[in-house]
Amino acid sequence: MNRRDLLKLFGLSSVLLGVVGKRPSKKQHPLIGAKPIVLSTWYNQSITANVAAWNILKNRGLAVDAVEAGVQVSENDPLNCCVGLGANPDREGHVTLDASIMNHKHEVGAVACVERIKSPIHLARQVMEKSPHVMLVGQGAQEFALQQGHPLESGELSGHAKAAYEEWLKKSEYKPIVNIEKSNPIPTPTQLKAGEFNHDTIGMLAIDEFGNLSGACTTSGMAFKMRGRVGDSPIIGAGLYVDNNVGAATATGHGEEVIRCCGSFLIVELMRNGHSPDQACKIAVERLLEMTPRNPKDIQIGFIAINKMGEYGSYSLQQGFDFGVTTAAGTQQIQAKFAVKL
Ligand code: SD4
Repeated sequence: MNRRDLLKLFGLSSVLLGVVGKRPSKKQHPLIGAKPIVLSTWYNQSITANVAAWNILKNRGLAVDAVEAGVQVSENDPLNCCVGLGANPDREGHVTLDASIMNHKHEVGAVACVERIKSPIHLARQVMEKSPHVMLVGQGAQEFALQQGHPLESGELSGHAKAAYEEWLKKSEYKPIVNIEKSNPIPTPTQLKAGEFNHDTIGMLAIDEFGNLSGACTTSGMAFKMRGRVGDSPIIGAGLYVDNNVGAATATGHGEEVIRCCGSFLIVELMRNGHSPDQACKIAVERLLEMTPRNPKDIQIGFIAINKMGEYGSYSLQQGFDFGVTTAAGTQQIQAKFAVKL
């Protein structure tokens, strides 16, 4: 048996080894293998969302509670372009929200195309825990929310979403913007040093102190989508998948493409078959590129994944996708490697 086989046997990631030609030292990757651990898509939102999740994890809280609380930070941010009721609307001017959650017991809950409910991730969790179903959509999801005590919000667009929608109406072209999650038209005190804004669509994965995995994903979907359009985020296996024996994955970007390749499920299956999180995300992006009828220049996909040992990884279609990883050592920004050089 050669060195690589031996390392695989002990569950170490061959791709991480391959990149630097030797086992990653703690110095190079201080957060790899740590537990508890939480990671989420788009670093500019990880800064606050991961902290909310971490505050639960560090006090011996459950991963499922951590990911719910974490992504709620983005849902509650009225300036977020891509998550929650402050986000961009569909082409008829309605904000419609999608969310999913999955715990370590293969329990799942999801809502899609839900309107005027502030926390779709909490509603998804209630679908998981308080309904006989795994997914509710539209009017029915809203009715369930009201039964569960959610207030019915006004349905008014936020100021920045109204401005973006009015601008969009001038041409009414559906051209999703690559890496829109990193931008926002309104300068705010939360603007980062690099000029980026603290606003994103969010998928989050966590391992708690007990070694259990959970994940959550919440979004307003693609801005100016057709009315009734649902993306990957609420679809278990596409935007999110968790297998407590193996690992978890979540996606951001153009959901149609992620659905086409069952992205998150595919990544977890690749990890089950021995691939590292980095490798699994890369293979999924390559598979997606083989399948998509669209010009890769017009789309962006970002995957993040973590295995049972706490090794994490990512890959994206285009440059620009990053994520944040938080452990007791703090939060680290990681740029994803990408497939398409433009
Ligand atoms: C969707 N995947 O609805 C979502 C959008 C997204 O970052 O993740 N944007 O297709």
